[in-house]
Amino acid sequence: MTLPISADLIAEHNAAQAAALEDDYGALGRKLARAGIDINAVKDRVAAFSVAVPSWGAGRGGTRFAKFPIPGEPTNIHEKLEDCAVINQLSRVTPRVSPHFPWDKVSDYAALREEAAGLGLGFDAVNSNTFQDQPGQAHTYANGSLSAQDPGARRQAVEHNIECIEIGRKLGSTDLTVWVGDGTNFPGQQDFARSLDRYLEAASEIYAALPDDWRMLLEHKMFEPAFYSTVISDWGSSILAAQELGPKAKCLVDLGHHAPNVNIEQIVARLHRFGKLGGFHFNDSKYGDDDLDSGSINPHQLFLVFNELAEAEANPRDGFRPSYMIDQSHNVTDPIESMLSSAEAIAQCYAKASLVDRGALHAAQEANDTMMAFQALRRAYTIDVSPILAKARVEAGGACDVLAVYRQSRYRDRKAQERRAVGLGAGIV
Ligand SMILES: [Mn+2]
Repeated sequence: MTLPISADLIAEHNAAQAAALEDDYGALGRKLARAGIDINAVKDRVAAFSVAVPSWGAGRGGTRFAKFPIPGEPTNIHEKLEDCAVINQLSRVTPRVSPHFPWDKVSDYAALREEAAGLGLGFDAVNSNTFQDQPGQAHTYANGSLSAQDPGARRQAVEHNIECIEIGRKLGSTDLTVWVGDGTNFPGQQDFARSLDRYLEAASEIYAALPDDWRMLLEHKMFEPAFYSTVISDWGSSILAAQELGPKAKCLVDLGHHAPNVNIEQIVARLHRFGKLGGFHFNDSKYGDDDLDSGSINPHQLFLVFNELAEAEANPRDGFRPSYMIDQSHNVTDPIESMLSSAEAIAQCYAKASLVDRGALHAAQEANDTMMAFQALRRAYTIDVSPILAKARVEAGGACDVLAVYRQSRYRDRKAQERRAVGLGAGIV
């Protein structure tokens, strides 16, 4: 396996940090031991945790106004895989890439799978794209895809999703994520009931093409590009559709796809209660679907989401196999740096949620002791778990300080010499 960052550089950095890390890890270990927690057991849990990165996240994103590319950005799936390999090599928490079609199309998927494996990567959920027209396409998606009035557009969208399943089988994926931009921008533009009927009928054809061990993850989104109504607008529409489609259909929660202040952790618990929690797209938001970096705005909410996931894991219903992925838009940062930072924020919240004293929490809930129930969460949230994450990374061959090593490697500067420049253009990823 040939990884993009020099192993010597990582080893040298880790050696320089080793004494400080042992000191911090030892101190935290003694603190946790007083609460009856074995730090090594927590570290082992963290070491087993992973989150996928999206192939499109390796490039700079933007808004619908503009995109500002940086030198050395990837321009094809091969370069995107190389960048994703950097993220995983340093963080050891992102071993899978979620591809997007037709953006990541190649002629030989067996070779692509091998190429990824050579970089220490596998493939996560495959994502279909029926929210934009491709050159030479027979039917436009301007008026919708799976819910379009035009039967030709619906057929084309169904066939594209089935093609994504076929590609995914070659790549080793077992999930198809379906998000459609279908919806309206004007009251009266479409009939709410009939457009949902059309969506369900088309989605059921895709569902019928799923292999036995596959899942279809339905991603809801409140607005954009349809700003008045979207066909699968919220978790209610999503779970109704998933229930109608069948047991292999699950709901995917993108943290940014809700109205501001919505209680997303409660939605997580609800979806799990009905066996429909399929996965997550992690990001953060301030005003709307801003696609800001995970943990940059509301890390407490991220912790509360993971707290519900920890509860779900302890009380699985109909299987608990959530698919975790980062899905954010890197408009002003180096995408590799953003994903390194976000992967750490996500793993931190996972670690903190696993430190919650569930016995104390449940006892306080039973006794209606509101303050102590809240304190059970607060105690875990306020612990700085970074030595646990660093220790797990270093033991797995990653970097103690991921961003420091990435900068020292001058990876992006080297790629700026090798790769062709990305053109200016539309910003939406
Ligand atoms: Mn998403």
